Amino acid sequence: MTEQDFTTSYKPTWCPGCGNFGILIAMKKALVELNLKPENVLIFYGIGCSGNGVNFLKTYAWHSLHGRAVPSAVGAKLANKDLTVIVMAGDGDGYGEGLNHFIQAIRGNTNITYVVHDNQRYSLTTGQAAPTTSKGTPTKSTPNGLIEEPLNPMALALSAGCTFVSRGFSGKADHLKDLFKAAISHQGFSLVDVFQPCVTFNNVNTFPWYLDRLYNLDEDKTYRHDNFEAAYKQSLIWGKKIPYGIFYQKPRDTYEDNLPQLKGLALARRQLTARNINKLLKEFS
Ligand SMILES: Cc1ncc(C[n+]2csc(CCOP(=O)(O)OP(=O)(O)O)c2C)c(N)n1
Ligand code: SF4
Repeated sequence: MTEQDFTTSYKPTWCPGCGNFGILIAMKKALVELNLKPENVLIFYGIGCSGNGVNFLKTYAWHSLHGRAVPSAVGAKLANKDLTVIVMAGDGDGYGEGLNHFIQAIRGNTNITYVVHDNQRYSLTTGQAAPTTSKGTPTKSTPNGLIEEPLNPMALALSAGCTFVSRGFSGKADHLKDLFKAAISHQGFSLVDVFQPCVTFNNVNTFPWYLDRLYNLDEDKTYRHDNFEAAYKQSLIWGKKIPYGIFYQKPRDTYEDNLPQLKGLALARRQLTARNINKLLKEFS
């Protein structure tokens, strides 16, 4: 496989300089290096600028409803556990309307990867404040500054029991590629929250803003990924310095492991005989 095998004939419609380009490039490279085939990968997209990626990355894909990409992906994974299932959605989609699904999927630990394009805005709808927007920020929907405190996805995921919690930056596509590879290879629910500058509607969290602040946890050889307390401490750091990389990884049984009906062949690969269809129809008639 090459990156070309994951490239559609559609040219990305994102604004020039948008952080979504780095995520797209990193994901293509990760899929190639993991030796995955387009027909064995199913990506669920949310609604938003990030969701337009459905047209640019050549795998099986599903353009979900706003906030509903995660439960759709969980359903697909249960139906065909052989597929590599990924979700790519905005922070508004995942931490706003879809927040409950995020927490429930973490609890179940279904083996899917959740990539959040975190640009701190509802960008497709032209720049309203999102759950991760910093307090006090003036936006189109908060002309006098945002009143609420921002949601902290890292701390939330950790406290809900997420087995793989990480943060990437679309300005560091090579590192992001490695993060995607680790997240996809993880057995269980993996979160990759990606700082994705929106160059049109967010003039605060820009590429230089991040470059001034980010430090890479993966370069710290003393950092232990299975240390919950250390990860939680890192998750609270925000300001002059901001960590990125893998915060936490500790495997536990997946939802699929504990569902006896999923033992053996994937549901989608089993033969449906006329006999058991009739029995089912009778049951619901
Ligand atoms: C159920 C529902 N609610 C609201 C909308 C309107 N809507 C479309 S895109 C969007 C914002 C998307 O923001 P985000 O998820 O952060 O993605 P981004 O555009 O920033 O990538 C909203 C609110 C919708 N399409 N459907
Ligand atoms: S509005 Fe922002 S997030 Fe959307 S394509 Fe343009 S730069 Fe990217």
